[in-house]
Amino acid sequence: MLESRSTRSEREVRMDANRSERGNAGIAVLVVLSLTALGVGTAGVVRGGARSSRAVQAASVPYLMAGSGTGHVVSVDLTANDTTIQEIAPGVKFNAWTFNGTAPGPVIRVQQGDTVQFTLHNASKNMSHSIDFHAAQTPWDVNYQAVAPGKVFTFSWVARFPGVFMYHCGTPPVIQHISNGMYGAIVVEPAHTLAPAREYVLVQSEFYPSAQPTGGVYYGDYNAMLANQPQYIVFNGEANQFKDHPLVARPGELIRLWVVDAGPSHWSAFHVIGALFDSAYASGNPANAVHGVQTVTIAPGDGWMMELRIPDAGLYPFVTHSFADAGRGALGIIKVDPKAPAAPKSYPTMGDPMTAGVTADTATGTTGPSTGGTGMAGMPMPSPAAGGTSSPPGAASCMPMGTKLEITAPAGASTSGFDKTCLAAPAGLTFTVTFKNLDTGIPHNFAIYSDSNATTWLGGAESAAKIVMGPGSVTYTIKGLPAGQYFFRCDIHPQTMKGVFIVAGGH
Ligand SMILES: [Cu+2]
Repeated sequence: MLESRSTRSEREVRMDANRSERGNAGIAVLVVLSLTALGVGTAGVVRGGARSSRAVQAASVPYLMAGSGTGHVVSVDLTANDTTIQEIAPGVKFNAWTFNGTAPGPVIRVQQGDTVQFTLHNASKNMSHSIDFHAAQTPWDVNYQAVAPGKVFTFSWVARFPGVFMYHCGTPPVIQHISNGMYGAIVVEPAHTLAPAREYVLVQSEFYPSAQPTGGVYYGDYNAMLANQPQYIVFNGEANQFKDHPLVARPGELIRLWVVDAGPSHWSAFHVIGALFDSAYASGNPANAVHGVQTVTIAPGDGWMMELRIPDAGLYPFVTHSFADAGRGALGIIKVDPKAPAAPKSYPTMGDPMTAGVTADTATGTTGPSTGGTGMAGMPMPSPAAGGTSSPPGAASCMPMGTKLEITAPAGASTSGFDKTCLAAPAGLTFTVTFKNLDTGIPHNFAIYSDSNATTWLGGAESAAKIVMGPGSVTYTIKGLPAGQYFFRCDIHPQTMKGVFIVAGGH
């Protein structure tokens, strides 16, 4: 913090107190890019034995799965557009070119060995766009070519290499398409199980807005791009957003960061002030481990995965140690706090941008359940590390997500539970839950909590005293929640009347 406290762009940022909803939505989108199909990080101290066994394991992990993979097929859809207005710094509205309406685009998460059935919709009115997956082995002259405005293009590829990779539009001039926002991260989860951890995806990139806005909106300055003079360098699309809204973790918890430098031109010297990385993995491939690392050099177009445990509570800024760039907005904070909410038990959550619309293509068959969370229409999957006990009961009933939810306690609910064991709402949007108690003569209620221990009440009935005697009903209005996996229950019958509450996406 000290190093960058007096930089110019931070002062500018602080002067502007107005944060638009657009910008904050973008944050919610990607902050919770915490994502894995694995469970919550196990709180505890670093165990030397555990770490060395991990290193041994890494050395024996194959770096790729050759051939046609597992045969498991997932669909990934991206829509290209060039009219997205995104707040790239507080008060700075920028005309971004995007995949699925955000820069960076959604985090895509698949399993090693998956066949990715990819579709690009070019929704532009007047510009060609294309795709380039750094995770894929596929001919550039066939599949990475320009897709004309209004056209749809499909191809498939096998995710043979595990890790974290950039994807981007490769239409010339590439520097312009990337500078304006057409990039994102794809995580290919390794075939072997990663240790449970609290996970975040961070994408560093540059923005080159024009000197003056047009109609209140800044447009990309091509000459500034060519001159390599960005005004902002950011994580996940907005300058300093994680300084204002820190990432969180608990002391000693395993933290896993998947970091991509989308560039287009500046390298990231990724560093966490006050911490070291236990392990860092080039391209995020478990076979590529190095240990005890202070700063990870991430080239434009590259990605790394880092694992660390921070023993002591406190604030730990993460930066690019190229401090001119940190001063332009590439600075955030990890807040280590024993009272931090538990990490989500499974990732990704339905509709979360990280899934990029990844859905299982059942028509082409699968080879069994994916452990990665992309096996069932982007639904949360059981955590293998938790022995499946964190599997959302009845997760399939989570569809659809909405802002007008209904849940019913039927007759006999005290033993049989609610009519649903999973509900879902979009991140950041106020929603209502209409709770109907059809259980004549029996009191029930409905409340949402941070976790299954009901640690923090988040909405619905404020207490067990707030009951609805059957028959009766009530509608709760609940303020938008950050993306994540929560818990709901009847306070009076918490053992039997309970379920998973998913908050995700928001668009
Ligand atoms: Cu493009």
